[in-house]
Amino acid sequence: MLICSIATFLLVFIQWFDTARAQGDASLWTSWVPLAVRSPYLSCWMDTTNVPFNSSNVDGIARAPSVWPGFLQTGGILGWAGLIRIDTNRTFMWLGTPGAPGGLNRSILTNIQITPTRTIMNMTAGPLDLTITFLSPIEPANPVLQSLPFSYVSLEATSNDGQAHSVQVYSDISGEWVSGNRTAIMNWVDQTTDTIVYHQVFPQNPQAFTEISNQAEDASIYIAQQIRPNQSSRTDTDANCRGQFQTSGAVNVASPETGPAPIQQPFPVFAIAADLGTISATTDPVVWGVGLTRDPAVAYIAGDGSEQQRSPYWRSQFDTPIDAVTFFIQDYPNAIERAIALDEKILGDAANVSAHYADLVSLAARQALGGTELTIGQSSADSTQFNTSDVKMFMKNLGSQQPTSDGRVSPVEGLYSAFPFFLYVNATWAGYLLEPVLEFAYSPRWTNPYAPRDIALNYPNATGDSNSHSEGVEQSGNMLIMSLAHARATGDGSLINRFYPLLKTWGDYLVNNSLPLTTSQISVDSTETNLTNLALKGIIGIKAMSEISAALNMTDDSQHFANVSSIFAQQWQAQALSTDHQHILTSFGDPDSSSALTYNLFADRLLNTNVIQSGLYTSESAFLKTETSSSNGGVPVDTGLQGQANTAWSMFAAGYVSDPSVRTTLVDQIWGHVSSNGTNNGIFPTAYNITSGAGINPGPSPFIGGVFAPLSLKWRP
Ligand SMILES: *[C@@H]1O[C@H](CO)[C@@H](O)[C@H](O)[C@H]1NC(C)=O
Ligand SMILES: *[C@@H]1O[C@H](CO)[C@@H](O)[C@H](O)[C@H]1NC(C)=O
Ligand SMILES: *[C@@H]1O[C@H](CO)[C@@H](O)[C@H](O)[C@H]1NC(C)=O
Ligand SMILES: *[C@@H]1O[C@H](CO)[C@@H](O)[C@H](O)[C@H]1NC(C)=O
Ligand SMILES: *[C@@H]1O[C@H](CO)[C@@H](O)[C@H](O)[C@H]1NC(C)=O
Ligand SMILES: *[C@@H]1O[C@H](CO)[C@@H](O)[C@H](O)[C@H]1NC(C)=O
Ligand SMILES: *[C@@H]1O[C@H](CO)[C@@H](O)[C@H](O)[C@H]1NC(C)=O
Ligand SMILES: *[C@@H]1O[C@H](CO)[C@@H](O)[C@H](O)[C@H]1NC(C)=O
Ligand SMILES: *[C@@H]1O[C@H](CO)[C@@H](O)[C@H](O)[C@H]1NC(C)=O
Ligand SMILES: *[C@@H]1O[C@H](CO)[C@@H](O)[C@H](O)[C@H]1NC(C)=O
Ligand SMILES: *[C@@H]1O[C@H](CO)[C@@H](O)[C@H](O)[C@H]1NC(C)=O
Ligand SMILES: CC(=O)N[C@H]1CO[C@H](CO)[C@@H](O)[C@@H]1O
Repeated sequence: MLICSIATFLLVFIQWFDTARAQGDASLWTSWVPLAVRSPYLSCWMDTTNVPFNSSNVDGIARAPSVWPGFLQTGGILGWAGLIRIDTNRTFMWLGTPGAPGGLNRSILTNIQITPTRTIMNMTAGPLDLTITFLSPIEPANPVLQSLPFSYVSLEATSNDGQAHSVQVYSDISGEWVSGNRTAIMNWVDQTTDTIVYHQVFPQNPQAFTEISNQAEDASIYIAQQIRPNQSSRTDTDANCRGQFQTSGAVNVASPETGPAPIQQPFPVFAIAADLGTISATTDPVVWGVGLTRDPAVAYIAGDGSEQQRSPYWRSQFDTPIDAVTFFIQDYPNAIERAIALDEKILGDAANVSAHYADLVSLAARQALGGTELTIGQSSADSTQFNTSDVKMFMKNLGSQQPTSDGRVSPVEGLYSAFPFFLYVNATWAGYLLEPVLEFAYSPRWTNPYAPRDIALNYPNATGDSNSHSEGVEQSGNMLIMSLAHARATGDGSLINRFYPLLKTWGDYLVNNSLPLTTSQISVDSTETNLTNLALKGIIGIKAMSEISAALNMTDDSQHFANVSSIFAQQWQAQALSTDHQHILTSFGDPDSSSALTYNLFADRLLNTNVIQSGLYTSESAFLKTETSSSNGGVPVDTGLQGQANTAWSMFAAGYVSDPSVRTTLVDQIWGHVSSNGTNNGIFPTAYNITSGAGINPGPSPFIGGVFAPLSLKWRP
């Protein structure tokens, strides 16, 4: 399996070699950068707001990396320190703001580059130039690799004064990674095996499927390194570990701290150091792995009502987390090659839009996947075995605009927003996201004639949400559009076949409620009523249903839905436009609702459903051209959302406009917002204030996957 995946990547690599130099814009400067972002519970970001470059008398890199889950509510910090000791008498920080008794020198940050899988920092530590790379792999070809909840940080050093220097390097993490309760008691195991050295840390009293401040209370955390010469490892207080490293260049000098102990008192840290000897450059990067595992990952009630405790997918290949960590650490040379190849492919594709667009996809990719988990069920015959054909991916509603980060499981509007990323990166995974929603909605626990808005309210308990709601057109349209897109992009009709009666119910619902919109219908992201954009989603959903029927040879159904959508489309066009017929209104018949982004047109384009006449794309592009020139910071979604832009929906619009210059401007507006480095605008937010640039409920929302809308059009039939 592994060999096979590497071969696949080699082919991809060769194919994209010509465009391999494609890069983003070197001037991107964003408020927060991803460090270790692989799951809803492994999401560590650094606040780089106002971090000055090329300056020695200010903090430079010396800021504590913060975790997102928790940073808004609690200001929660995840302790993660990096040190380098040079010529025995100077110790520089390259990560975090660790204290040490003798004081520490600061590295000077000279550059940060973001690629889809990596955050690469250049800095100078006295006579050495450092390259620090944070790699959170994205592994489209292999679900085992994708589900490993670990990230790498690597250090490379080169002398800048022509001399060789004595060099030791160090990194630690604190217990803050293991619980949202900073007074919780933790315990740990410090081990050296034949191949790796690691620390494993866990709560003394883990609470299954429970969170505090968005952190998991049932996780183990790890820091690990491959066995190498002159290596040392130790658990002790922060002052002792960092102080001993500073004085001796190693951390194994005295007896370690033993657990259990509270996270913050006496503040044990888990350190691994290495002596590189006297060198003028590192020959290979020095690599640490950090990670957070949970097993089971998600509590789920299946379609037949049975309760499942679903495991992370990597359990199909590794019996224990230590086996998984060991593999991950040893796989670094392959992982970095795969990451570079994937980055080059994505950046090459994105460069066809623009360099600014390449920056946006670079920032969005880890965030989109980081809100999800890939899980596997047990074999029904033998519960100690895993069933690799029972794969489900769950999404957590992290840090998104509407409603605020609330832990909903598989929020359907979020799946719709993120879908372009999944269609682009591996459309099979898009099906893994849809299946739990379809299965829940097809079960007796869901009795409404429209699609659910999620499958549960508190991640990671995917145990059902039977509440009725008023987003029937929105969510049913979303599900039909996504179901057809998945079948098209994969050529796999098994989901639409298995759930056909359910999908047809939703098609019928849209026929009865989309035009005119029945009065109770609301949209997830607008305060207005009678929304043209919402009705349009319903009409495209009906046409999608027609094509689903056609794919399954349900000719009568297909004809019926095609007829209705065609009649509705004509009626929609007669009512949805301004009096000069030059643009789409927010609300039917309300000339004061002068404008709308009408992002659902993207679905018509993606599916090639041709619900809307091509002339309307042209006039809407022309209209957006005037809107973008009058509103430099971004285009509001509609009249009711003046002053707010939505990143994903703006990129949906970039995916449907017929004029490439409008697409470029839409991209530049989002880039300008993301790269505005003066204020803390938060992690790449899905929604932001156009005037101030501030993120609205900023956080690592997976909904940001909508940034891939223009790239997902590769699946267009
Ligand atoms: C550190 O030690 C090196 C080599 O012994 C010496 O050249 C240098 O001057 C010392 N630097 C400081 C800041 O003491
Ligand atoms: C910092 O210095 C480096 C190396 O001299 C230079 O390439 C880079 O442009 C500088 N960056 C800024 C923001 O001034
Ligand atoms: C950052 O480091 C990388 C790898 O060492 C190097 O290729 C690149 O030129 C450096 N960038 C800057 C701006 O110094
Ligand atoms: C997509 O994912 C599936 C299952 O995880 C895998 O079998 C397939 O090889 C992947 N496709 C590509 C193109 O990587
Ligand atoms: C946090 O941990 C302490 C120590 O175990 C415990 O007394 C307290 O109840 C915990 N708080 C919460 C919110 O779980
Ligand atoms: C999930 O369910 C378990 C068992 O009912 C409960 O203890 C836990 O608090 C729930 N988790 C969340 C996030 O609500
Ligand atoms: C290990 O450390 C010793 C003493 O500092 C040094 O002589 C030796 O070169 C180091 N070995 C390596 C491989 O760095
Ligand atoms: C639909 O009919 C065509 C032509 O008869 C056939 O090739 C295809 O396999 C059928 N598809 C399904 C899903 O039954
Ligand atoms: C919706 O639009 C219709 C037709 O233009 C109008 O009759 C109705 O009053 C509107 N409803 C609302 C709630 O604005
Ligand atoms: C945007 O920010 C400005 C300045 O802080 C504020 O006055 C305005 O109300 C905000 N607008 C929205 C839509 O939140
Ligand atoms: C923002 O970044 C630019 C370089 O792109 C820099 O010149 C400027 O000082 C930065 N502004 C702030 C407030 O940090
Ligand atoms: C605390 C510390 O190590 N400070 C050192 C930083 O580097 C300068 C030389 O550039 C030393 O003089 C300081 O002692």
